[in-house]
Amino acid sequence: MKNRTLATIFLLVALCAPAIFGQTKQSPAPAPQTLDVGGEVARPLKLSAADLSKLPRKTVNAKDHDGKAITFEGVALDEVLRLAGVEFGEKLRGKQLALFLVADAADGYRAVFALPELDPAFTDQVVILADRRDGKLLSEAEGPWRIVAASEKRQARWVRQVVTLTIRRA
Ligand SMILES: Nc1nc2c(c(=O)[nH]1)N[C@H]1C(S)=C(S)[C@@H](COP(=O)(O)O)O[C@H]1N2
Ligand SMILES: [Mo]
Repeated sequence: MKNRTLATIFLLVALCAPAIFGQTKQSPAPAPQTLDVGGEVARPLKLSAADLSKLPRKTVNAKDHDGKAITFEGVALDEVLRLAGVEFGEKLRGKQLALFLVADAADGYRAVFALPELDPAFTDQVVILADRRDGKLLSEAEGPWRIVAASEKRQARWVRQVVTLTIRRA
């Protein structure tokens, strides 16, 4: 009798064990990543990949830190800023010329661009917010978005994992 009771308890525990102990903690699905555009802008924005996918695509050929040729693809950085109401071209004059962009990365790295550096009316240099490298989505360590200033001889302003674009006034 005692043995049967023990056997029953054992059986029940054995049957229930997977349910009790086997529950692997489900990590919550990662929040979809967004890019904040703010500071001295008319319309502060939180952009998703879907929002950015509506902008015209740009492809640039670049040389990475090791001199290897890479093709980056994304959208022109000025187009992203225009969505938030940043003005370029004829309107980038006078007091507006004291505005600059701070690009902040997830690891705390940051780099600054003066607005004329991003403006096709001022320069032929194209600075993009890349989301693809050689056709593939950027890795987690690099993306989802990275600034690529392909014509610059150093890659220091190619901010990986950009999370915030802020317009400030000098
Ligand atoms: N977020 C972030 N981006 C960054 C850096 C960094 O430390 N953090 N380093 C910069 C520097 S100094 C260089 S040379 C390049 C290196 O690019 P790579 O990682 O593709 O070789 O990334 C730039 N972008
Ligand atoms: Mo660097």
